[in-house]
Amino acid sequence: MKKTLIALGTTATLLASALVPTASFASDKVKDGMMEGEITLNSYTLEQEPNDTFSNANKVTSNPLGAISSPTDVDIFYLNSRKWSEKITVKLLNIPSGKDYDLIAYNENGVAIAKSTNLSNDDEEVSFKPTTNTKYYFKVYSADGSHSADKYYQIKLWDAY
Ligand SMILES: [Ca+2]
Ligand SMILES: [Ca+2]
Ligand SMILES: [Ca+2]
Repeated sequence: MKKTLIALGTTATLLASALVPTASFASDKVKDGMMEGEITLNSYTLEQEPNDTFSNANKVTSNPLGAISSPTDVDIFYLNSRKWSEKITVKLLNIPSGKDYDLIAYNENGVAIAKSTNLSNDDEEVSFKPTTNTKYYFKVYSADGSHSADKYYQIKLWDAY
């Protein structure tokens, strides 16, 4: 099965953990062909708060970074499956040391369809078979209240066919 990594090159994938920036770079507001209002850090797209509900979820464009900035911060993203989508995989990577974040995928009706709840700061991954041309949400949250406002996690998305 061939996998296509959306909007992200292989090199960036390999370097991702080394290059994930901290909030000290947040003033480097760059527009580089991104949608209006998006902020990028070293070519990464930052989450746009508020994004704590399905109705204000962030559309995943490229390689988003986010921070769980309080014990109750919830970050919700969405994507639209493609006509040829057979399997969608979402990974939650680069969870800060000492933090425990989890990942849940939801269908367009807000029903949970896949959940990943590994311990400590281990990566999370959910996969599901999508219906074509359908909206899916996924949520990042703290499992235990641990959080960091300036250390970013990273979302990676694969849409396989
Ligand atoms: Ca957040
Ligand atoms: Ca949020
Ligand atoms: Ca976890």
